[in-house]
Amino acid sequence: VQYYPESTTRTQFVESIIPQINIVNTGTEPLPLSELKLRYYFTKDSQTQALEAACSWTALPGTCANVTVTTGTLTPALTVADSYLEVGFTAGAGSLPVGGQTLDLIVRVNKANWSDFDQSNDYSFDPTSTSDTWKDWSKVTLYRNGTLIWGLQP
Ligand SMILES: [Ca+2]
Repeated sequence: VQYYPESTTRTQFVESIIPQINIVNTGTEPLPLSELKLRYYFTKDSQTQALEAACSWTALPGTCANVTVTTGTLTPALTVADSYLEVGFTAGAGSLPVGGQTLDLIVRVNKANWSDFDQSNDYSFDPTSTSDTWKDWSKVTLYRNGTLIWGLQP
C-alpha cells in the first residue's frame, strides 16, 4: 500500500482527512479487489460529532460506485487512533493483475459540523509529505478476507 495526503490536506488542522491510496499487487496471482479491506487510522478529536465518509475519485471500473467507504471505532481507543476509515470494493471493481495497481484511490472523511481534525495525533497521517509522491506506507493496513497482508496496526 502506498499513500500520500491529498495536497490541500498536508497541514495539521483540516476539515477533511483525504488520503490518496495506491494498492499494488506484488504477489504472484491476480488479486480480486472485493476480497480486500483497507484501514486508515486517526483520532477524530471530538466524541460528539458523527463522521461522514465517501469515495472522492478512482479510475477503477465503475469508479466510486464500486468502492465502499465506512468508518469504525477502535475499542479501546488509543492516543493515536480512536477511529478508522475502512475502504472496500464490490465485485464490479474487478481484480488487480500481477504487478497491477489501483492508482489514485481518493477517499475522505469529515465531521458532521465540519469542525477541524488535528492530524498531529493521527496514526496513519504522514506529516512529512510535501508532494504527490507515492510512498510505501505501513501505517495504512490492508486485509484480504480478514487477514492482515500489509502494514502494522496501531
Ligand atoms: Ca486527530
